[in-house]
Amino acid sequence: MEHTRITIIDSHTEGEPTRVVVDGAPDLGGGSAADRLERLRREHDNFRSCVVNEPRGHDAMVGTLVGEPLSSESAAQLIFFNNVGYLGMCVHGTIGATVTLAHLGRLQLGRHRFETPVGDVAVELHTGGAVSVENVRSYRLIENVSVATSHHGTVKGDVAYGGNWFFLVNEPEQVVSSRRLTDLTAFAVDVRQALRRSGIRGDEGAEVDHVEIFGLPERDGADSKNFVLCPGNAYDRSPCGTGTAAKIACLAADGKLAEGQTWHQESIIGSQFEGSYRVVPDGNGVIPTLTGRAWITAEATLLVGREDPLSMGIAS
Ligand code: PYC
Repeated sequence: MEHTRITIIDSHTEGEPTRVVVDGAPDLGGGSAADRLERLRREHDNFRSCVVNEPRGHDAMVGTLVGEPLSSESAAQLIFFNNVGYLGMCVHGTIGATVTLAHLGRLQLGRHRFETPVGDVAVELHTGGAVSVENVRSYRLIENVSVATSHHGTVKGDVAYGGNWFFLVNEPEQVVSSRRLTDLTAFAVDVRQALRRSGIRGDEGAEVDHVEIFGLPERDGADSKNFVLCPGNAYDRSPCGTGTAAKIACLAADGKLAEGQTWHQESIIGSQFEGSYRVVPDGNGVIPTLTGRAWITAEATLLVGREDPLSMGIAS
């Protein structure tokens, strides 16, 4: 049987999986990461599904394409995708891609720049394997707005941007525990549907497609524990870097976290990102830096059989 081959390296960043495509991606031509993402979406969406969806992947898998950068000062372009579509930015995926490129001998310790569809980010690969990501500008757009959900009454929260759009739940308080994954998922899906119905959106009409819930930390030294619902209904096993960036933007706007102070965000599985921020000179938002660790879990070749009726994956 004839197969198309796609070479991948899998890793997890604080529990959340990243699958970097090393070889076998479609030719997306030149241009910015945003241009090339649009070409992938328009012309090769089945490639996305083939790489991350079952039977080769699963709902929590985030895929990453590494491409030629526009600027000679950047190490690469990164394009992120999941079980249902594309992400503007992905911090855990950037950490996973950094560790993967280092594993391949393509990146050394120190500071590097990546181009993403929503702007450039800088990474620092530290001795010992931790990676810090200086993210895109992050900010709160709407403070403490109420939405009427179908099954959980009125829910209040902030709409904020950290490279993706988040609704950060303020009320009602939830017990954030891995024993409550089913209930937390149902609550967050209900909230996201209510946001859609109410027409609450991010800038330029962007869908608020991630919902973030906070509770008491269990880990020593952590400031908060979160549950993050991703667009395709998987929950983030890591504390979600862009979600932590959105949280930090809200804390900064509320005067609850000073510039340079460290925020320790525990994830639903007990892993952690550390984050801090610097203010943007024009005062509009903050530049958060998030630090976490990734581990390589597999080097593999995906085989895509020409006669396999599910060769392009099972759509989520
Ligand atoms: O770490 O930014 C992140 C992320 C976004 C979606 C899943 N992880």
